[in-house]
Amino acid sequence: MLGATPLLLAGCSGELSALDPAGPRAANLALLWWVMFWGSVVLFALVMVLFGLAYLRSNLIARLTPAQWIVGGGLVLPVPVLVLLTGAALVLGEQLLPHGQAPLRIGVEAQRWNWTFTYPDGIVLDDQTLHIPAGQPVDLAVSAADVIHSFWVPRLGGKIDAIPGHINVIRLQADRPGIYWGQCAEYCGEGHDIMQFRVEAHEPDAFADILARLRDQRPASAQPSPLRGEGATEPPAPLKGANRRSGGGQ
Ligand SMILES: [Cu+2]
Repeated sequence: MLGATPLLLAGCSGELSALDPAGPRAANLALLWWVMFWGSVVLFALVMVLFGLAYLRSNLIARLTPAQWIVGGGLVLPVPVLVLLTGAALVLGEQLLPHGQAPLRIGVEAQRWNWTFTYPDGIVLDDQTLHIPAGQPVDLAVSAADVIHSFWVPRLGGKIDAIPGHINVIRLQADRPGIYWGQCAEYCGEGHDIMQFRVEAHEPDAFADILARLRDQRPASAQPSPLRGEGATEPPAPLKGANRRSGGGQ
């Protein structure tokens, strides 16, 4: 068990790891994951202690009546644990909701097997790259053109369904400039595993410059993004063995 610990912890980092947060919303989710994990560890340990006492026929266990077993095992033990875990989930989950309006709102449309991002002023990018300013919240209005997909940037926030004819809003935030990766998280066909996108977080001034340049280049879908290749990294591991598609879909 202890020997496997380094291997298990190695899975906590990486481009698509929700346990390696790079923003406050992702940090909330990572904290919730650890609260649930350690809550389940504590509950498991308590049950194992009771099991051990019963196995050893301890006097403490032998004195309990069936009614005391039912009340103790069915109420006293699980209720406080479940109340604590549910309370943590409600508080941390509520903080993920997009209260009010973020300074920037970007439209996201999923279509097998690509993502299209629409910025204010009608700038449309379909080169599988989402540009955002670092250090501030951004609202993504997510929809789909064909089937149900799911928009997910594990290191920046939660995931949300992309549903045809319906708009779901999710708020993301990156603490620092950098490149993060997003992935469709709802199986949508044979190209699902390669339905990835980059998120490039920039300093606010640099982001404003990019928007200005994109505005000058419209229609953007006919031209490459000015940042394409800047600080580029390869897509993360889950794409192993699949051919990367850069546009067009279907
Ligand atoms: Cu998919």
